[in-house]
Amino acid sequence: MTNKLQRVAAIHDISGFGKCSLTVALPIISAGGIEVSVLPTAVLSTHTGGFTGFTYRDLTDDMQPIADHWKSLDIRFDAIYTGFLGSFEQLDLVTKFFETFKTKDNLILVDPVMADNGELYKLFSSEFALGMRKLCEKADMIVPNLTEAALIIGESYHPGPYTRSYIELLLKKLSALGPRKIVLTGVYFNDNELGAATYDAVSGAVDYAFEKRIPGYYHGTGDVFGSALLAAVMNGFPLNEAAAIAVRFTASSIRRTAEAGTDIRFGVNFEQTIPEFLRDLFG
Ligand code: PXL
Repeated sequence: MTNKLQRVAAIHDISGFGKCSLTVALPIISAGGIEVSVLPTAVLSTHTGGFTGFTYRDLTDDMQPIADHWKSLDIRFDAIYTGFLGSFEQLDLVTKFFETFKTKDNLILVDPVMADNGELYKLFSSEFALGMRKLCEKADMIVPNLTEAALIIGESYHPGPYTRSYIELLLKKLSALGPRKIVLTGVYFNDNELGAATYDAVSGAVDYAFEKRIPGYYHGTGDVFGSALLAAVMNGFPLNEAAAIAVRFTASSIRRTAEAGTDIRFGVNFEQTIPEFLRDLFG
């Protein structure tokens, strides 16, 4: 028996080399059996993490015409997934996109991509965090890392290891902004394990998913995680199980990349981890 094919609108940049944003979201969500329509916000030669001299073609002027064309065709989405956005104007256009395409039962997932390891990415000002916070207020689900979470609620960043009480306070403050489902990444209570915490404001459940920590900072893992999480949620997994699947997929992709000794800027080997991901999703 086949289920109805669901459709996601993925609103991210496309970085040609380096495996993040749309070059990750498109294959992973499609592998999860879900159709992906892409609204590219910019075209870059590489992502901005660790490369110099990258090209950056801004596509802000194309965003509204693309949305208008989709609306004229009466295209509907079961989920809207946003990631890296390059300007306040893009935040406004995405807010408008939500207003146009929100239905009573589709899912808006915002990954507030802007910072990691206590630092904003080079392209962003601290005011941008306020704009991203406003976008998060309109989401059903958000997937910040700990640095982004601190920026969104206007607190200072603390390096880990963390305590359960700190993580649970963060989850609740994030949810108080509006989203009912929070998935916080980069959580750890000791140096051996790393993973995610989930909070479902409707049930009040807080859960954790961890895997063995692999040393090193690998680029694009937030997008691998967010894409796998969305695919799992759309395949009917409860939030905590979806997060566990996404943590496992991300950790396994990182492990493969570390074993190969690949440059950490080049992204992770999620491609050869897809069979494992599909077994987790479909048995
Ligand atoms: O992975 C997040 C991301 C997406 N897009 C671009 C980036 C980054 C992170 O640095 O630079 C262009």
